[in-house]
Amino acid sequence: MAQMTIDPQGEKIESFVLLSGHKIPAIGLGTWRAHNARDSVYTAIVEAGYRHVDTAAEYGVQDEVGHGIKAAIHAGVERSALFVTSKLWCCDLSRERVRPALMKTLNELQLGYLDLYLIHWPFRLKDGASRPPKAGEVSDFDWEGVWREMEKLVKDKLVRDIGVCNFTVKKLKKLLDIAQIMPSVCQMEMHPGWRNEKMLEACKKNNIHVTAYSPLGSREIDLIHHPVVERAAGKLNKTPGQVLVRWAIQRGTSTIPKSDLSERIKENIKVFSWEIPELDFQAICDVPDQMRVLDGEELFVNTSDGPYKSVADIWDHEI
Ligand code: NDP
Ligand code: 1BO
Repeated sequence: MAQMTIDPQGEKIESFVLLSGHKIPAIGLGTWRAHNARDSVYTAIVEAGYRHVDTAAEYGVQDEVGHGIKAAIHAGVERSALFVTSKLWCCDLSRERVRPALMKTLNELQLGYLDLYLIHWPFRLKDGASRPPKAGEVSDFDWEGVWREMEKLVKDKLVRDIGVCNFTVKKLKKLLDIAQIMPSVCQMEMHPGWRNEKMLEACKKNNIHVTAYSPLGSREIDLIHHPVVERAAGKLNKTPGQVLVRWAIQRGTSTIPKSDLSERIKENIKVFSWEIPELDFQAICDVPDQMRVLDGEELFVNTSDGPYKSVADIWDHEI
């Protein structure tokens, strides 16, 4: 369950405790496809009270995110009060490229350490791979070599926690068999249109915290106007966006809604002093028609050449 804490600036925020003992704030600002990440990050931290920012090398906005964080620190927020997540991209998924990739990310973000470094997707891509990939451009990776390097980043205090994204139960088992430092976080697509209960349960069982990405359904599905969400929002006098964010937290996950708009950035974090009542929470948990928004097809599937010839292959045929 989330815990309410007061940060050094006196802001009330909910956080979850990770396996490492570190705290992850329940809400972070997403930055994928952000148009003006510098301003969004600054607004989120300084004006809206966010303490968690999610980014990735692949998003191409780390310089801007870094400028936003720097401006927020200049405005008086302490670095130690912030939780910054970034991700290792698939082209860097080899033993020798992990550390240089992290150093590039730290340099872009103008930071001395990351709070959390995640493997973005568990597939290796060749530099310059096409979308969808051509034959030979996508492959499995050296699990033990890469994870040992991730662990060394923790030991060298360059990152405080490590974790993964877009995993399956099968892949989690494989990682746990080799991990000397456990993944603290698994970041997965999760919203009422793709609850992904199997992974949530597997993570809970292993005390791995889950961060729910695309909590509003991303740009691809309209959960904001879903009747069950709208009904709960109407009863609570909240917005559908707030209900979706609150639902994620009540499920025990942190979550990272993205917005370019300062009003929405502020709206999406006003979810700490109320709860969705059990009946409405359950109704949202029962939304039918479950479907992934981000299935990895464009990134990793080559229908004529292996190893991933279908979306089902990407997800190890787990539903
Ligand atoms: P979200 O579910 O956060 O939805 C973002 C969309 O919702 C945007 O179009 C945004 O528009 C709109 N929006 C934001 N707030 C509101 C609101 N209150 N009411 C109505 N619409 C709203 O999608 P994302 O896919 O961006 O996921 C969030 C973050 O998760 C990403 O930005 C990224 O950081 C992370 N992520 C990680 C992945 C991984 O592989 N690990 C994969 C995908 C995402 P506008 O900007 O115009 O407000
Ligand atoms: C291509 C990256 C997907 C969002 O994390």
